[in-house]
Amino acid sequence: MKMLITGGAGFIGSHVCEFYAQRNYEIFVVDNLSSSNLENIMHIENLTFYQKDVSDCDFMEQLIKEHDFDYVIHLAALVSVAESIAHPKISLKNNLEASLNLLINLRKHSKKLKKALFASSAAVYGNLEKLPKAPEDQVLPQSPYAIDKYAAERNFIIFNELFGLPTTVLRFFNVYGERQNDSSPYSGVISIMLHKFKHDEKFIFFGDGTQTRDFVYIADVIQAINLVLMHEEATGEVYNVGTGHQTSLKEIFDVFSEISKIDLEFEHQDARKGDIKYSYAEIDKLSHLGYTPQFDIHSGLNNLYKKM
Ligand code: UD2
Repeated sequence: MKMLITGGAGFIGSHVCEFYAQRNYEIFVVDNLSSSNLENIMHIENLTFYQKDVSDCDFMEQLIKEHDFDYVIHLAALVSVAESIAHPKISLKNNLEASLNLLINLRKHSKKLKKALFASSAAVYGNLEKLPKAPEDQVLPQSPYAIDKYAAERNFIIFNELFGLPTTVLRFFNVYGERQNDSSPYSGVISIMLHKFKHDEKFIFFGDGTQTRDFVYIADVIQAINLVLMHEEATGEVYNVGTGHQTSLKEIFDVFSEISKIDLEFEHQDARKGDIKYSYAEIDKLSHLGYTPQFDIHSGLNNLYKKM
């Protein structure tokens, strides 16, 4: 089986590569390394790497024509919401145009395609106050990133409806795990907090720390990806990927304090502009495919702490 993983050298992508390489898939990665790291996938055999931009249309068309992939997992994106606000056209090009081109090329050249999966985000719900957030709920995208992710996911669904292309959309909630970048202020809060505990540096809560998120461990994200890839009935559908539970930042801080036995210094600063207060996913639809999160926040953080 041939699998194309765009953004395969990134945090989530490298775990996807590992999982399918272990199952003897022939892996092809396209990644421009703008926010990822080749070292994440250096250890994986049976993997062909192209340092290319997914928005390079000619390259992508040649690649798809040459290989006729069985599976495509489209993770490559401009991942920072803040950067999409500063540079909306870069988001448009990377998050919307590149995925539309991918769909056009798949439609034109793929004969064997079993599933093309698009990585969307809980960002599409924006400030929707209803909890938990369900795939059929209203969307309120509030940044160029969220707008482009939403438009791109609609294209994935519409290419299924119009042309029968086998597509599925996953809306990731707050994913955490090994190899997540901890070096930017917009990195996932768990990777930042873990770094602070490991280096005994002060942690800053933006706001009072009572805000909640649905933090989902990378192993459960891989479980979700594999389920939708292997189930034909997941075609043309949108799923939330989370745990169905919310955890506050303060609780995460307490769990790390307990695991590390470190009494870490912290301070509070103003909440980030546009920050949402509470978020968690309704995961019933994914559960119907057999999804059961294996890691609650305690086991996930324990596992991560041991490995880092
Ligand atoms: C996540 C996604 C983002 C977008 C958004 C949509 C990540 C890393 N980001 O942003 O791409 O999809 O969801 O809703 O998954 N915080 C602190 N101290 C820190 C860093 C963060 O208090 O040093 C707070 C932050 O203000 C927020 C919470 O922690 O209230 C979670 O922040 P985050 O950046 O991990 O994730 P989020 O939900 O803002």
